[in-house]
Amino acid sequence: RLQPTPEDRFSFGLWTVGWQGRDPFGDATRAAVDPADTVRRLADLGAYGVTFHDDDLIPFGSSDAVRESHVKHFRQALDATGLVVPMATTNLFTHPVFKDGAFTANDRDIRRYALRKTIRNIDLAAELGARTYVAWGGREGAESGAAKDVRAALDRLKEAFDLLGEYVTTQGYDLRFAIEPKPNEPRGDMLLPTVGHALAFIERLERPALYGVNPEVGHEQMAGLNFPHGIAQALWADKLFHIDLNGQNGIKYDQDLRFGAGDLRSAFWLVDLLETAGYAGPRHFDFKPPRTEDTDGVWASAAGCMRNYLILRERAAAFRADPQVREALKASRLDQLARPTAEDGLTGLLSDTRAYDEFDADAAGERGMAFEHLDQLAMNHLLAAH
Ligand code: 3MF
Ligand code: MG
Ligand code: MG
Ligand code: MG
Repeated sequence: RLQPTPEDRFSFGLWTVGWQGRDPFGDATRAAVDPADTVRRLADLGAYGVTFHDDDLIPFGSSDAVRESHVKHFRQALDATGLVVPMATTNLFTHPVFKDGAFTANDRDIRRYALRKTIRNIDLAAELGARTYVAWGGREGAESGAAKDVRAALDRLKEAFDLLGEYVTTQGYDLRFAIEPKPNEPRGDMLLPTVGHALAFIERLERPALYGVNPEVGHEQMAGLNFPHGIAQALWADKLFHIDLNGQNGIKYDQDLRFGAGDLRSAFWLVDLLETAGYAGPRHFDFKPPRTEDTDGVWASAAGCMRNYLILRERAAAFRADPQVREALKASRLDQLARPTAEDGLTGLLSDTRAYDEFDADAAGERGMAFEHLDQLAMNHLLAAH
């Protein structure tokens, strides 16, 4: 029951289980891993997909021949295990050339290089069958005020995404872009800091239908935001193309804990939302097994991500199926919220004397919402305490 299978659509980035534990204060605590080994381990654990940055698979600066051999080796592991590549992305943040950003670097030649690096990996993504191309603006941002003209930078960001959209369209690739917001880290402040900023930006692009979002649990929580609320708005806008699941303890650095660690209640509501809203995309984990862990600890952490999702899925389903919950939802008038406010139209609303003239606001103000009882039922299910 809690054993993951490919139907659960769990995927992991090569850079997650492959993280060597290098942080701003310390060196690597683990050895590098072969992407093909990662593919085999993930398949054994019951995952269905693996994702990568270009440089995770092919070391930066490799010759064409070396590049080919890395891709071939990876592809052989995919073919042998049946694991798929649902998503790929570009590393536009590690090399010093990207220290002031990529698509919005002040240096024009760096912007052109960033686009070419991205396009090269889009070709590989399409070749490997990916349907989603993630774009996280790793270093698009600034530490000081005059350093970045944000309006000009947004023009350049739009220009970049429009060019990439033109490229996939003219190539005939079945690939959509998912923009990943993040408020800060590694830059002091980053462009498109939240899901809301990204959704608004997308509507200004030339082909808005080609772009959606890839929200990450921890990124929104770093900004103090309610992650399920952000996801709900992305779903409402038909823009939840992909998702980065992990764990975070409030407003601090990007912790990338395994899914289910950090804010567990938020994770419960997130799973409830994804499962009831019919989100059909990958359940992608973007986490970092803490650098305290050895190889066994890394895989225990990866397995924990999936297990926690499955536990929460079971608890959320039990919550929704519970007759007491159904009654409580009704007592809290969720059925009324789902009903249009004025099916009778503006004319009906304006001529309805009960809506205003005869409305007893004081009496309505006295009605309890019964939310606490409802939330306690959720807590009981989350903790399996009945
Ligand atoms: C950084 C991230 C990134 C993105 C990745 C695209 C390195 O905080 O979350 O992971 O997720 O670049 O998928
Ligand atoms: Mg992240
Ligand atoms: Mg993170
Ligand atoms: Mg991420």
